[in-house]
Amino acid sequence: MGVSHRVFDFDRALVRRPAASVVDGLRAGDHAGPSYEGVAAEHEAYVTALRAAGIEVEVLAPLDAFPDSIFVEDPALVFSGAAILLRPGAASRLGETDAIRPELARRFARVMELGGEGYADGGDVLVTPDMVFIGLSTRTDRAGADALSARLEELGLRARIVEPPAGVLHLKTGCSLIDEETVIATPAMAQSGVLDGFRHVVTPQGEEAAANALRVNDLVLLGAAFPRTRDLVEALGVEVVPLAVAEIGKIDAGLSCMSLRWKQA
Ligand code: CIR
Repeated sequence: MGVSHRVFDFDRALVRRPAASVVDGLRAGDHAGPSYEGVAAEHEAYVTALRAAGIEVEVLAPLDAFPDSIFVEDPALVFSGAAILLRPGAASRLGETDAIRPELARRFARVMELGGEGYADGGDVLVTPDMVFIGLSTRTDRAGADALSARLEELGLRARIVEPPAGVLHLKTGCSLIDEETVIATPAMAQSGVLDGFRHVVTPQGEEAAANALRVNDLVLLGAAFPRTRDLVEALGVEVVPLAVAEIGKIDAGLSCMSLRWKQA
């Protein structure tokens, strides 16, 4: 599968409207969950930003049985012409794969299953120009990562399984691609060496949550509460679109989680 465009060039995206149950979304701490209205407002602003970036966004119906189903990035991984169905590692999320399967079958010529017994979340997958990084986590185990590597190889893509530092939910909780040579990363992720070879923009103290950013076409979507990180990214000559993430942040999510993105044309 040849990729002739930049890995962050997209013209299509799939999102899922939050359900009322999103207030019960998974979270590592014992803090209060988000409000439905707050999540819905952040989601709407996100969709508006994707559309403004030139992406045709399709919005799927909410799924009340799956509080975290707004985070469509986790049950699948998509490329031009091909999708891989994953197996989310949280028990309450495993059924999200069946829910998204028919949607992907309608939109992709080829839909592959992960296969095997393992688990893998899309939040643990960082696609870069030459390599797809798969992070081991509490959601993505070795069997799932191996199965995903095999599927990626079938698509002609190289995969590398990495061990991110402890304490992050997903690989991309701690790092994101900013341009073809640059990642934004938390200090722990930068020091781990996982992405050695990339130029690193390191999140300033107190702005670690900014590391889950999203490059789409010529823009970087970045949490609005991270002005010092914004300055660092803009210094690279990349335009930043700040978006509120305070509510989705209460259920451990950031800006990559809420869409599946691909290049169709
Ligand atoms: C979860 O714990 O699964 C959700 N509350 C957050 C998922 C965030 N997804 C992502 O980073 N790709």
